[in-house]
Amino acid sequence: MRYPILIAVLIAVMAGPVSGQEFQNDLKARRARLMERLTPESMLILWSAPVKQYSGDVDYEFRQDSNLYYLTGLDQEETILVLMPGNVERKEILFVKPRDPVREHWEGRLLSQNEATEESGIATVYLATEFEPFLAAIFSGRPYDASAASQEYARFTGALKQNRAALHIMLAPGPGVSGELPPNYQFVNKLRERFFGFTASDATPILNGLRQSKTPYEQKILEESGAISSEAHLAGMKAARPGAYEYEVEAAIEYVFKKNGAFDWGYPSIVGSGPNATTLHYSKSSRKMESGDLVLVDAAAYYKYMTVDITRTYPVNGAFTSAQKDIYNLVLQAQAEGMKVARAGARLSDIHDKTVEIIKQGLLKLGLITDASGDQYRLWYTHGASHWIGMDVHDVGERNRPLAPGMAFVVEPGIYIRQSALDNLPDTRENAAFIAKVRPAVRKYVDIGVRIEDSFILTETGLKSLSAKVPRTVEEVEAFMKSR
Ligand SMILES: [Mn+2]
Repeated sequence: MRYPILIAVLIAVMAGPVSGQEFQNDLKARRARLMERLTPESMLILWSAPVKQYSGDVDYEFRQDSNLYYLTGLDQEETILVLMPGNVERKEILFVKPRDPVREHWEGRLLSQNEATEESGIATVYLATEFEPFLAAIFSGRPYDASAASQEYARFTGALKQNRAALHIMLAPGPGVSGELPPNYQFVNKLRERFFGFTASDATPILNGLRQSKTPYEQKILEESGAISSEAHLAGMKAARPGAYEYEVEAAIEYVFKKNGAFDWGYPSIVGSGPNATTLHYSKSSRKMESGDLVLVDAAAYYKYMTVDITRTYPVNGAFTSAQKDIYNLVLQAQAEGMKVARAGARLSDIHDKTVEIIKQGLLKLGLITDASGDQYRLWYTHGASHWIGMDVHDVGERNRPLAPGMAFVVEPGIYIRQSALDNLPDTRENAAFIAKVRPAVRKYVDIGVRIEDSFILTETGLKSLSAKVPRTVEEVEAFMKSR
């Protein structure tokens, strides 16, 4: 029976990890799409993320700026990308940190100029030390580098002379009215002091728009990232038990991230048990879990610069109490109804509104609000149901853009019953009456926090879940906990 084996091998190859060539082709296409949105008389500049200090002479592990990585695939610090769509040949220009054997002995190997070309697909690579001379030449109307064709930069330098060249850099978020100017604003101001003939504009909307639709390559990486994160959640569920600490669950999860080659987490893991489940971004993970607790786990890997976002809430001892089930099933129903709304043409706000509708009705039934027509529900449902995912966990992109195939997002309703929410209400007669009415229900459900969050890509045929492997219903969760 050799034939079936051959088929199995073929399938494995076809579904196997994506190749470097595929990534390079995608990078090239991303840059081309970006340049289509710029005039031939423009220059776009993108810088690396700064290295961030951890403490003393120790830095955090370097994480590239999402936009620079999106266009170059390079995760080396001090890299600069210049795009000049009107150039004859050198439309894409890279500046990389000069190699230095002594520093490399301490800090690791740097890319040679050839290697930077091989990884990014960008043919023209200069050293970062050449960036200022390069700018000075171009903005003075001179070509840079004798090897370039004489007309290489003519579209841009000609536009400078006619006062209509365009410089595109990232200018969001804007500066405040006091304090220091952000580095990109300082850069524009310095350039304006010395040179004329250009206007500066914010490239943020262009990049955000591009990143909002995931390429087939990005979709594959997101799926792989989702598979690792899903496996990690299962490992977390196996590690949770009465008497264990929250950090043990966190460690089991993050072990799976690292074991599968992820850089780290896409956002700091949240493992909140008991009352900690009602803190949205609880990050200490230091509490000892007890029988009867729910634990809320919100975690995902950062894999090849892509993250999904997954939350599960489950009983530490494996069985939901009936009060926990009341809240859990309401959140679950809101999520299920929200998912149904997530079709092409809908907006994230439509998904949110649907979850609100379900949660309002449910809270009223449970006695946690007295009026489903207004905003009382906001006491217990305190965040939005959807956001984009991708290179950043709350990924960039216009919030109101109608959903279309290729977009990736979460559906994540949640309910958090905190006594402090009542205690902080303004002292009015109306509020006092409200508090008196909901007090018994709040007493019953206090300190229960439930969020259920799954990650999706919208495809031509509908929603594709990236986290479907993680048990979700009460029955699935309890069965999994029992089978551990
Ligand atoms: Mn989320």
